[in-house]
Amino acid sequence: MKDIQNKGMMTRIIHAGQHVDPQTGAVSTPIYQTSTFAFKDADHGAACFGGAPGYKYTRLGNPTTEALENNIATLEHGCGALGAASGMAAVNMVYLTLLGQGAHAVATESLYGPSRMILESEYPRFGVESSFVDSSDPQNVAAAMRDNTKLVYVETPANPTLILTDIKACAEIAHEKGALLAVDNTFASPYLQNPLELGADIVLHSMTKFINGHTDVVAGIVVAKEPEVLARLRKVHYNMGGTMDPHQAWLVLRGVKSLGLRMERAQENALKLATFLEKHPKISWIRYPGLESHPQHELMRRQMRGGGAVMSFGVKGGLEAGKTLINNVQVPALAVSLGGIESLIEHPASMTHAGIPQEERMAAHISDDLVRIAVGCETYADLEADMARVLDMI
Ligand code: LCS
Repeated sequence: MKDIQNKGMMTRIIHAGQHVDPQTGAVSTPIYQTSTFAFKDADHGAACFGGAPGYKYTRLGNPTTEALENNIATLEHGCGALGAASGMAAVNMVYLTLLGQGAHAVATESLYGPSRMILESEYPRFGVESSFVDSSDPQNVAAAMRDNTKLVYVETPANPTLILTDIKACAEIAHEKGALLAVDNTFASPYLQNPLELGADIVLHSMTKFINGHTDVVAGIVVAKEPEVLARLRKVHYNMGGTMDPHQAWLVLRGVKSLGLRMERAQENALKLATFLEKHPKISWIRYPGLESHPQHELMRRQMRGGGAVMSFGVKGGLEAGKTLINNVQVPALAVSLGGIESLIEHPASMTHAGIPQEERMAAHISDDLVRIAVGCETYADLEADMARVLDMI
C-alpha cells in the first residue's frame, strides 16, 4: 500500500510491512522457514555480504521477520526495527550496544525484574555502573546524570507499579548530556504511546505481550529513530545471535493485526474494573493511569492515548488477603505475563519481581501487598462478578 505512514492507525496496524505475495497472490505473508538463501552466483553472494540488498542467512535477515520489523517500525514512527528472540533479548540488545567499560546508565527503579537485575548483577562485570531512580520526577533523572552516562532507560507505564515517566522531559535531559533515551513501551503498546515521537531514540517491546496478544509466543523488538543507531544495534544483534525465528515472526504478524481491536476492548474493560475496584470497601489502594486518581493522570493524557489494560492494587488485609483473591478468581488465570486476550493476575513480589531484594522492591513502590491484573477482552460483567464474589470472601 502506498503512503502507509500517513494512513490511519488501524490501517497501519493491518497493512504496514505486509504485501500480497507477487508470485502466488498469498494475502498472508508466507513463512520463509529457511536457515539460508541460495545466491545466483559467486559475485551475487559476495555483493550481498558486501552490503547489497538480498537475503543471506536467517540470523542476518529473513523476509517474514522483516515484514514484522517493518510493521512495528511503521507503528512506532522509527527508521527500522530488529526482531528479537524474546523481550529480554531486545533489552539486552539495547544495553550491549550502548553500554561498555566505564559507561553509566540511569534507569527507572521499577523496571520489569530481569531488566533491572541484569544491569545490577551482570553488567558490573563489564565495568558498567547503573543508577536506579524514581523517574516519575524528571529531576531525579537529571540529578543522576554523569559525564559518562550513555543511556537513560525508562519503562512507562512501569511494571508492576503503573508509575509513568515523562518521555519528552527525559529525552531533553539525556540529550543534554549526550546520552540516548530508550523506552520500554511494552505496557502501552504502539497503539497507545509512541516514544520516538516524544523525543526518545530507541523504543523496545516484549512482543510476548500486547503486540502478539495471544499468550502463545515469546518475542521482542527494538525500533530506532535514526539509521546510525539502527546500524549500531544491528551489528551487535546479528553477531550476538538473539534474533527471531521466521515462524515466531509469522505468529506475531498474525497477532498484531488485531492489536487495535484488542487494546480498545481490554482498555474499556480495564477502566470499568478499575472504577469498580476503586469504590470497593475491601480495596486499600489502586493505581491505574486511566483513573483520575492516578497521580500522573494528566501526564497520561499528554503522552498516551489511553490508560492501557494493566493495573495494580492492594487488598485490605495485605498479602494474605491478596493471596486469597488471586487463588480464588476464576476468570483471570493466575499467571505471570500480560497483554493477552485473556485476563491474567499475579503477585509481583513473589513472582515477576522476586529477584529484586525486598528493600529495593519497597523503595521502588513494589509493595508486598501489590496484586497486578492485566485485563483481557472477556465479557466485562463476568470479570466484575468474579472479582466481587472473591472480595466478598475476604
Ligand atoms: N519488558 C517488560 C516491561 C516486561 O514486562 C517483560 C516481561 C520484558 C520486558 C521481557 O520480555 P520477555 O523476554 O518475557 O518477552 N514481563 C513479564 C511479566 O511481567 N510477567 O512475565 C513476563
